[in-house]
Amino acid sequence: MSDDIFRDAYKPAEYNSNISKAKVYLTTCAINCDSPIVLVTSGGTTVPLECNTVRFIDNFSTGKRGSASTEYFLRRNCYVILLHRSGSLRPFFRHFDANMVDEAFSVDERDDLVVRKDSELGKNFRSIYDAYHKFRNKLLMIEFETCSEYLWYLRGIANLLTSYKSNAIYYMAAAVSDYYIPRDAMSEHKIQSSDAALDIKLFPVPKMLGHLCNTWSPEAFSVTFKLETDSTILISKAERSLQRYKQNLVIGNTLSDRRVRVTFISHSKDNVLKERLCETKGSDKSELEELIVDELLSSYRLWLSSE
Ligand code: 9Z3
Repeated sequence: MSDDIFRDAYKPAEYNSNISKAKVYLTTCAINCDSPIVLVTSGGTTVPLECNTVRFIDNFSTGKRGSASTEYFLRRNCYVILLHRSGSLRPFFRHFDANMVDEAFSVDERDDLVVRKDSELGKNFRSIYDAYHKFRNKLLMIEFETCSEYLWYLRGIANLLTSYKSNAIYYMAAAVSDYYIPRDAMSEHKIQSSDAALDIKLFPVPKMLGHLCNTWSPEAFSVTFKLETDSTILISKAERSLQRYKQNLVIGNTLSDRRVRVTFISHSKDNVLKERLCETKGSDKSELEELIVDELLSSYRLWLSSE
């Protein structure tokens, strides 16, 4: 079962060209660099109910964690491959919304569209635009839609990153489905409606974290996120994940307060469980992702120096 998801039937249509882009990106931009190369995963995965997909199961993830973190990794001098759900929030562009059209721009006497320097939104737009241009060559974005596409790309990129050894960081913020429908059990065409209840059987998605941390890219620094809705089980579930997959760090969060607080959970060298709360303070304007990235990079440097 565990390799079924890597049957050709599930391979993303753009797989070969995207993996080639990743190769070129790594050889032209990031080769021989001293800065870390971070694979950030972001957004939710869909689970199609039909081969010719009309309906699918989805989840809540917006891609904010992954896209905001990407900006801070870039600002801290890292290279980033962002593996993200199509249509989820994207770094830099996430700041733009419809309000900007009226408040940030105006038309000058030559009929050119110009940024309004007298508006806060105009100034914001300009600084985001400048940051995007400054960092965009250090960023490669690859899109997925379904859970199987996500896993194909994860394995393909890990294959490339493995030679970067401890210079590679995995930052797994995507909300990956735990269940899917194998190709053989999926309806070929749109499921026809009827008056009867619809029974759908979902199968567990093969766990790939063990492969990632222990086989595909064993020398990298691996950070996974653990999401729960019941805060009383968060730490024990994170600890179980650490024992099972041996990643370097688990960042735990609960659905309701995931924008303001996370907990860093790891094992010390002598296997003692360590927990550190990371949260934004009420009046503090910084985004939680900035705090997460800074805390993570200092754990990473400590780990590197003890290697
Ligand atoms: C997370 O826990 C992320 O922090 C969120 C971010 C998905 C909550 P948004 O995209 O939300 O900013 O709206 N990601 C990992 C969730 C997950 O599926 N983890 C697996 C689990 O909990 C382990 S890899 O079992």
